[in-house]
Amino acid sequence: MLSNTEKELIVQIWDKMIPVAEDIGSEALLRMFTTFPKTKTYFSHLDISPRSEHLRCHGKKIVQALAEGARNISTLTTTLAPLSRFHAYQLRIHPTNFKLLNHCILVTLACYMGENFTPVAHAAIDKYLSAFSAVLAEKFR
Ligand code: ZNH
Repeated sequence: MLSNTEKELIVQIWDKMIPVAEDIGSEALLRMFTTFPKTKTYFSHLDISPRSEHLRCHGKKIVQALAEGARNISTLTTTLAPLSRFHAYQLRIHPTNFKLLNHCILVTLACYMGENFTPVAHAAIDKYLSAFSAVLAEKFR
């Protein structure tokens, strides 16, 4: 579904996000909580106010997982199996939420990347996020 050129582009883009993982991840989460307030219910045990340590730390984890996944794109189903079980069985994240976060990640990247967020990059990132979250959501019953 992703061409080789797209796969390389995705690795490049996410590698550039590693040094700013906390900023990008926390901005995406904050956008999700603001735009889709119901998503906050999953985080009632954390302080998710702007610039909080929890928010920044969790944001960083998300970006790191996405950057790591980009490097193992052909084996996402196996490498993400533990994270997938965690989201489905422990956290019980309803699958619709992944689309909401993906959208907020896209908007955040668009703001951050400026003119590098080309239509080609947009499409590649969108496809990658869909593939990644399909794996995280697949075990939900
Ligand atoms: Zn999630 C967690 C990633 C989506 C919710 N996550 C998590 C982690 C990671 C992630 C890496 C960590 C794990 C451990 O610790 O081991 N996610 C992710 C990604 C994505 C996601 C990459 C996409 C793309 N999540 C999601 C959503 C939601 C969530 C959509 C809802 C809304 N998560 C979550 C929670 C948690 C997590 C709640 C836990 C937190 C704490 O800390 O507690």
